[in-house]
Amino acid sequence: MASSTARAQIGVTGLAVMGSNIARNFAKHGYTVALHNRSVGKTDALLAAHGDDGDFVRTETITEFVAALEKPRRVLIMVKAGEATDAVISELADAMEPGDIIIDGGNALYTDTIRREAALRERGLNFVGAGISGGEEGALNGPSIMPGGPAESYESLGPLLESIAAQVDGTPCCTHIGPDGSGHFVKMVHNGIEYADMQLIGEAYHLFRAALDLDPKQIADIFTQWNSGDLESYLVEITAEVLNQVDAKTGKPLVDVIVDAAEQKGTGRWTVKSALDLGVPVTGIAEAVFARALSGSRGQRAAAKDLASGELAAKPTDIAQFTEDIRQALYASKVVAYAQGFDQIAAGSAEYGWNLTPGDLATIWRGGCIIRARFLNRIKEAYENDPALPSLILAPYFRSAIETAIDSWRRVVATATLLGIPVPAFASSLSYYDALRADRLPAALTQAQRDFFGAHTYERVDAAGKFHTLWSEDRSEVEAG
Ligand code: NBP
Repeated sequence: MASSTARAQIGVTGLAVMGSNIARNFAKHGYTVALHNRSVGKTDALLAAHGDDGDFVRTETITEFVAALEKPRRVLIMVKAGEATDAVISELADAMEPGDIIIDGGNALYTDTIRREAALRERGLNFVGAGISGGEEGALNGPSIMPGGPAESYESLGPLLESIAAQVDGTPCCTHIGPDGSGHFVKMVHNGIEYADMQLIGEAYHLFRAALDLDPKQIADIFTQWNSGDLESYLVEITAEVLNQVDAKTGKPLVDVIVDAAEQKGTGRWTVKSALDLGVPVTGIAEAVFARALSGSRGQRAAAKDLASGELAAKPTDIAQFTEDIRQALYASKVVAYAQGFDQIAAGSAEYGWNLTPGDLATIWRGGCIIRARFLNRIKEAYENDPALPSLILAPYFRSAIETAIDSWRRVVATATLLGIPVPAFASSLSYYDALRADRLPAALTQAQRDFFGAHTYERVDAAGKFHTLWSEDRSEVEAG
């Protein structure tokens, strides 16, 4: 019988960087961990290097792996997202029993998770799509974990996940997010926000270099200083470290010998595609995804190098003032990017009936993950004070922060434009803010045009119902049926 050997509380299959570090994290927290990898070499390498971290059970086949687990069995899959995940789920599902729990900790597309959860539910198995953020280091020392799936499985799984997650003020950076694909959905938006945050930091850096002629070391010092204020965050912290790094081969700043073409694995693109489907403007995230795409269009960029710049303005002379302007612009644009990300989460929640709690997400993103930041405490408070907040920008704290930043924000976007320095995320965030607060938008004209060429109808400001102008007849107005 399996009972004599079924002693592991959790199994991890897929022992590349992420899986092996999470397995070690579980073991360090006193759990017995069954180990499995498609090729046994990775399992043995992990045991050889870190077997002393805790109690591991080495297995070679899925049958042995499943037999090593206490019931209800809990298996965490950490393989390459996509087809590999389906292959592993299929093998596991055949070997497991009703009531067992399969957790996918990979970066799955949330619609795949919805599909997988439904299929496994039919077979009596619990499937939990869990977003995990924090990279290699987080996996080992405490990631932020976003598990979706059935609430019942969280009862058995929650204590394990919460114990290995990052902790902030005694609160684990892990909570049950909601049903089926919700965990992977919020992880996707988290990554989208990460794209926006990185792009905004990149634009700030670019302005320091191109508008103020500062060198990477000087800019690193500014980011270090910023990291002790409102902008305190993992990304600002590592930006200072990166900018301080000197290339051993050339003696130049490392950032100057790296090709300026940013790659992407796809979660930013997923976020934007989903936002388009949901009809939510995530302009900060979209600009960040497009900025990476543009940077990678190396042939086009080389061909366009000599395009006219127009007459460029003089560079700012008050370096301290412009530095403060950039700080304010970064903060305000960041508020916009997060506000948009939380709007997308609310829209996804409504679309799929997930009933998500935005404040919980801000809480579990405070530690472990790439977007961890002091700022998230403020978001948590904002949603605690008003769970039905129409936009994060309207929370009194952020409203007042933007009011303080607004003149600087405008100066930065205007100056960058006059100097020919691209600031797509700063500029579009400011435009979003201006559009959101506008009394009237040109959308009225859009509606009239749509009605002109397609009889799409419009609403009036002074009467209920839908109307159509007979554009190709006598241009009188009729009420649409
Ligand atoms: P990878 O994404 O590089 O995947 C490698 C693992 O997948 C190996 O264990 C490999 O087994 C296994 N695998 C593959 Br490839 N095809 C398989 C198949 N058909 N059947 C069974 N196993 C298969 O590993 P990672 O970078 O550790 O990431 C793991 C997951 O975590 C991914 O979904 C990733 O998106 C996600 N994630 C990564 C990070 C990060 O910072 N890297 C952060 C958050 C989430 P083998 O050894 O036999 O080839």
